Order: sequence, then structure tokens, then C-alpha cells
Amino acid sequence: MTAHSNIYPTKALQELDAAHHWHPFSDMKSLNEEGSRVITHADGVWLTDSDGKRILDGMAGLWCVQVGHGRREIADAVYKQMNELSYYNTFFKTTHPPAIALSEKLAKLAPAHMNKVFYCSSGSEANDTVFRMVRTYWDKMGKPEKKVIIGRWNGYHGSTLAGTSLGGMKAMHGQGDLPIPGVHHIDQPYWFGEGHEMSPEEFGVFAARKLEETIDEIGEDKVAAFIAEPIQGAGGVIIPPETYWPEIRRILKERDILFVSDEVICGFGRLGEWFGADYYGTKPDLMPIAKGLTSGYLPMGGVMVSDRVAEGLMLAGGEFYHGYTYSGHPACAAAALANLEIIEREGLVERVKTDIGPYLQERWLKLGDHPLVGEARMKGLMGALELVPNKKDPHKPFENVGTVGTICRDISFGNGMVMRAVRDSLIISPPLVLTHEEADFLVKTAEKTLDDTYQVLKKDGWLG
Ligand code: PXG
Repeated sequence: MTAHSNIYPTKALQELDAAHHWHPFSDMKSLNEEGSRVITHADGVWLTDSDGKRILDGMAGLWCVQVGHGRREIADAVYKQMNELSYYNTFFKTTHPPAIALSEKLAKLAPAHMNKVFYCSSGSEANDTVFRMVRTYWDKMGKPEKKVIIGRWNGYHGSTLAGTSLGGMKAMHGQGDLPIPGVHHIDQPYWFGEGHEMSPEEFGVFAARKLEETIDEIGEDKVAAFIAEPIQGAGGVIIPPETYWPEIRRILKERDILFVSDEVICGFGRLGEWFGADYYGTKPDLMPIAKGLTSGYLPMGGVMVSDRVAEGLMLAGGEFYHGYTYSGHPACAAAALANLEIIEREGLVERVKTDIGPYLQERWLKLGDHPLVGEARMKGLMGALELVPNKKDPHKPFENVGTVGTICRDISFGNGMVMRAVRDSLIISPPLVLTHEEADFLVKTAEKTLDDTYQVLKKDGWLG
């Protein structure tokens, strides 16, 4: 926890940033007027900005920094690898030791029936790989008419063409005329927002059966795969009712349709198991991975491939015409190996399940009593608070959805903690190394942020 003095000229940096840097998912006009926050250092779960202010990173960067910031041993592993072999490709019958070692490691960590990994540099690329792999698999199996991939509204699978299409973010579809043909979406299992007229158990089955209805409408012989996050992250930490995944599993098992479990957020311990598929007992055919694979120290993604799909793709030989210059990049693979070693050595997955997970959940769920909160929910180290104008009528949202969430998120930052706003809910997904003391700070700051937001909303006439 090093403190840094204000040695950075914040204003000058903001002006330069505004002049030349186009930020992802940002309204650049208003951002440039306001100025970006400049983050200069990070250590453990703490960020430091250019004014020397320390901020608790309640989002683990962007859902990815499992082992916390500033782990010297990952930097050392990358430095060592770069001095030995900084780059070579994995095309044309070549490979290298870090890619070999990482593949072996991932095959051990993944469910027993998944023994191969295809590498790329991000979750989006992983889902583009999925898209082509799924269709190629069915071509190889002599069923080329099986083309449709079913995703979910408000699911997130990246922002490339296939990622955006598979995801169910309508605002994203509106830019670039997406989705591409052959992608369908079903409703999400969002009980608080869309299913509260039923019990959560009834709604879980109801939401799962949307998949059955859609498959039957399109025709089983035309549907290639279903893709879903175990718990939706960017969609707002949507935790499905307990009845949802068993019913989905039944439906997929009865029909010959591949299941893609997008593990980009839920993978690598976030739910207290190595993968969300382990947590919910689903049996995926493919698993896109990224984020926690390297804890974000270097960009790397991949697709874990089941024996069934691997054998199918290799049937009768022939090339899968797909790959990236940086597939299996040696320095990224070295970062991933060092990161996974830390996760294993420090028992971080188990820690989420039996220690920091339950500790934080107990305290986070109590925030549900706050007058501004309609529902507090959390699994593993992924949590959400639904902000509502009137606690007595909790499923009725604020007008101008998104405004209150942003107000509250900005107040949180001012109070020394990053939370992410999704619509009018607040999201956390902290590093898995969060200590009890830091968890206490997190909850205390969230509570103060709710109080402060409540005062602002009351003053401005937002509350019912
Ligand atoms: N799948 C899932 C489930 C994700 O959460 C991706 C794929 C794409 O990964 P890349 O590495 O291409 O970004 C993601 C990424 C947010 C936010 O604001 C979430 C993501 C990315 C950026 C922002 O919550 N998730």
C-alpha cells in the first residue's frame, strides 16, 4: 500500500488524453469536457490516481485482476520469458515451452472432458473463435444445416462482430447493423427485473423453457449451439434462480445442441470454483476464457475445447482456417502460468468458497436493508445492489434508467472505491485476495455511498 505524492500534472494529462485518446464504451464528447481520471499506480486491491488519491478497486480492474495488482513474480516471469523468447508463432507446425506448459495446466484445471485449448488475445476473439468452431464442427459432422447459435438478451460476449452478435445488448446491435444472420436471443433469467411475479424457482424453469421453445420453433436440426455466461457480468450480475441451470442442462441433453459456457468473468475462481461450469454442474462443449487467465497482466484469451468437439473438428483431417498472430504468445503464456501458480499456491479459489466469499456476502447482503436498495445479491465475489426509488414497490425502476446509477457510481469514486454502474444497479467484483479488513472498508464505503446518494436524490426529488 504505497502512497504516492501528486507528481503528475493531472490537468495536462487530461488535456492530452482528450486530444488523442478514443476510449472504449465512452461518450467521448462529454468525457472530454469532464476529463478522464488518470490512474498511475496499483498495488494489491488499491489504485492510486494522479492526485495521489487511493481508491479500492472493487471491480478488479474490469473483472479480471484475480491475484491483485503489482505481483512482482508475474512481471519477473514475463521478463524472463521475453529474454528467452519474446515472440514466436504457433502456426506452421511450431510451438514453444510456455504454450505447451500452459495448455497442460489448463487441461488439468478444466472439467475432465476438456483437454484442448485454442489461444487468442481476448474474450471477444475467443467468442469469434467459438462462432466459427461451432459451425465448422457441425459441417464436419455432416450436419451443415445446423447453423443457428442462440444467446440471451442482456448477455455479453464481447464487442467484435461475432461477440456483439452473440451478446444481447440492444444498444450495441444498433451500431453496425448487428446481429449477423443466424443468431437468436432468448430472455435472460433476471428474476428481480423480469420475473418477480413468479417465485424465483418457478421463474428459473420458465426462463429455461424459453430455450426449449426457441429451439423447437427454429427446429433442432438447424440449431448449432447455446451460449451463456454462468452468471451474467456486464449485464448486471444476473444470478439465475437455482432451478435454471438444471433445466437448461436437461433441454440441451435431450436435443443435440452444443453448450458454450462463457467463462470470461466466472472462470478462474470468481465463484469459488475454477469455472462457473463447475459451480453450476453444467457440462460445456466449449468454454471461452480470458480476463482471470492472466489476471489482466497481459492480454490473453482462449477457448477450452471438449474431447467431443476436438474429435469432431479433427475428423477426416483438414485445417481449421483460424488463428491469430498472437495465439499462444509466449510472454502472455508465461504471465498466465505465473498467475495460475499464485492462485493455486495461495488457495484463492478455495478462499472465495470458504473464507472471503462468505465473509463479504454476509455483509453485502445486509445492504439490502438500506432504503435505496431493492435487492442485494452476491455469489462468490460478484455482487450487485439494485437501486430503487421506493423500497415498498421495489421492482419499479427509476425514470431515465442509468442516471441514478451513474450518480451513485461517481459518489463511490469520490468516497474512495470503484464500483461499476449497470442501469441503476451497482456492481462489485473485487480481487480474490481481498482481506477481511478490506472487505469491511468495501462495505462501509458502499454504505456511505448509498447514504450520500440518498441525500442527493432526496434533494433533487428522485425518491417516490
Ligand atoms: N465474454 C464475457 C462474459 C465478458 O464479460 C467478453 C466476453 C469479451 O472479452 P474482451 O477481453 O474482448 O473484453 C467479456 C468482457 C463491463 C465490461 O463494463 C465487461 C467486459 C468487457 C468490457 C467491459 O462490465 N467483459
